[in-house]
Amino acid sequence: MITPEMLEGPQKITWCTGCGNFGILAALKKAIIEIDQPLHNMVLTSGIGCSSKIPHYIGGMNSFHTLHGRPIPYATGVHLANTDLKVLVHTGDGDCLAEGLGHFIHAARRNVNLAVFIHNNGVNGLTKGQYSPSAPRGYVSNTSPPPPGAPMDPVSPTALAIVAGATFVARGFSGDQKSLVTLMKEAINHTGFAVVDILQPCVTWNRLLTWKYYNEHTYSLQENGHDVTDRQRALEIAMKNEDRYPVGIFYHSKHADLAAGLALPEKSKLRDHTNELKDVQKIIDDLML
Ligand SMILES: Cc1ncc(C[n+]2csc(CCOP(=O)(O)OP(=O)(O)O)c2C)c(N)n1
Ligand code: SF4
Ligand SMILES: [Mg+2]
Repeated sequence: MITPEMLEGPQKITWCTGCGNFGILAALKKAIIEIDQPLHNMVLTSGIGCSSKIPHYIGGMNSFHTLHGRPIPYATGVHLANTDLKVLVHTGDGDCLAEGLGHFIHAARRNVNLAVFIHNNGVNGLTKGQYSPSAPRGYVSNTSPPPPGAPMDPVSPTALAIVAGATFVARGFSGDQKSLVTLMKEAINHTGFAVVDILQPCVTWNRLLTWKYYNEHTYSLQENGHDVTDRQRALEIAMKNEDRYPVGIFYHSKHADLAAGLALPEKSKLRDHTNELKDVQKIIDDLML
């Protein structure tokens, strides 16, 4: 049995008081406790940002705080080296939808067996509130134009994921713990590329997308009878650029994941290969020929 004590992180949390990241961390811990699988079978990767500090705040599992925009390629490597591991990716909207966007699209296209959690606060929180690709049209920040503000529509991670080929696409809200825990569990248990876009207030920089705003502007897809197997309808909903945000599962399907289509060693996993220094030298020598 996994206990909250086992998940206690090694470092003091430095997020601002009231930050939406707290709700995501709490939901993640609850999801892991409820899934109740050995912690050594899970690995967490993150990029760079306030949200990406999460590996320091959760204990008991292996994790990798990587480079800005790159947690998905790291996660893909970990997963393919040992497909027994379930790899969770925690990434910010800046991390995933700006520098990391190419990785996100191609991992979805390849249906890599990963659970990707986007901490979506509309800003680059760590670097002091510049508008991110998910900031709404008209958003004013220290890097977007003064009123009338950002002159373009936001990137929709749910729409991009559906179009690119992700097989589990959902949206959660940090303030709705019950639904978020359920979505995180489903994403982790899914075989294939799973994305949960998580609405996460940044109380320090984003004065538009606040707790109050999301409480008043979110509604449940499932309570409105959405068919999660209807990809076209899921895309229509994901592309709606309104100030009401559907929360829940947009799309869910079963397709072979990347590992199933690759010629991975059948009898031994990459993790079982030990490369002696002389073998590595031989590879280098061969390449030099
Ligand atoms: C390669 C690289 N590019 C840019 C940066 C600067 N940088 C650090 S965090 C960040 C944005 C973080 O925003 P987001 O991913 O949304 O995370 P948040 O802080 O909002 O949780 C940027 C641009 C960096 N550290 N490394
Ligand atoms: S700056 Fe924003 S995202 Fe970062 S810890 Fe503070 S409230 Fe959270
Ligand atoms: Mg952000």
